[in-house]
Amino acid sequence: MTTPMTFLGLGAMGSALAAAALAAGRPSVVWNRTPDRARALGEHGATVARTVNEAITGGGPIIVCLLDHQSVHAVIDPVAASLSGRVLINLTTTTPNQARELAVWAVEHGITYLDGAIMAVPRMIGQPGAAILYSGSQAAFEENRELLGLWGHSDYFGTDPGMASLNDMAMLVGMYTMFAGFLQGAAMVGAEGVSATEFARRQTPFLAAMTGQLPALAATVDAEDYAGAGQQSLEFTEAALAALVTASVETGVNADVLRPVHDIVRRQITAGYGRQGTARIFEELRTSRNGRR
Ligand code: FVH
Repeated sequence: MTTPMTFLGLGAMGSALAAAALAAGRPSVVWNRTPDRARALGEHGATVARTVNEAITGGGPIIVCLLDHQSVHAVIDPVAASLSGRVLINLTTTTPNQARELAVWAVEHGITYLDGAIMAVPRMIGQPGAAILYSGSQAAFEENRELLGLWGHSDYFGTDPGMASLNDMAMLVGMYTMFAGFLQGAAMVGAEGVSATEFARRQTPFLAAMTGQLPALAATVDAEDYAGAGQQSLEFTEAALAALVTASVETGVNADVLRPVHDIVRRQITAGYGRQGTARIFEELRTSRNGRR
């Protein structure tokens, strides 16, 4: 008989994680602040605990998926003494330093800590395409690989507990700026009566094709070779961005999404790099790399 695991937090994501474990026949104890949210899982075989204390008696790993860092502390701080010797897998979205803080807190209480960052929406859990990034205790990662594999592809980023979150957040920067850019474009064509749906039909394959540029940009950044042949210069990009800002304003659409990019490019030109490649945006943004500036 497998030792029951515990799920603390049964929002959309916590419920999906617990449901996948139950579907694989893993005995699970579930708890949620608002008890109603546990009912469906109870009907699918989970043991519904009334308190966090009751939920953690099982002995298996404790999977936490709550709103944010504060809610994690609110739930686990009161039971810290009872968690000594246990494995805590925290899949709540936190910043890298919040993950590191939790890892230190865990060590202080004799708890083995594995941090996770979910790169999926709830309906993707257990389906192809779902991925979860992990960092922190390697032992906890290895010992629970089968469980983690029920949710999606697992990637381990090493013992620094902040690294899963750092990679998660770095990827989400790309996602949110892309969404914002798409919405600005939709507003521009929308000003002339084009629906966002029609615009999305054109934008989607274009953006997908543009992601093909990422490996070349990355190679330029890693080689710090901004003067190499074949690159789109900062001067060229500046002219393009100036036109985009003007076109946006002329259609009555706020260009606040694009302006900071334009400003960064202009600062690099002012610094004397106008003939160099646009990947120099990286140099304007970074604070340090490999201890260098
Ligand atoms: N849903 C998604 O698409 C994303 C994808 C990527 C990663 N996330 C992160 O997963 C965490 C949980 O997200 P969620 O979708 O399950 O969120 P909710 O459905 O809003 O559920 C929130 C749960 O947190 C409980 N909770 C909030 N505050 C407290 C508190 N102070 N004490 C105890 N529990 C708390 C809440 O309980 P209740 O409101 O039902 O009583 C829910 O169980 C999150 O970090 C995402 O960023 C999901």
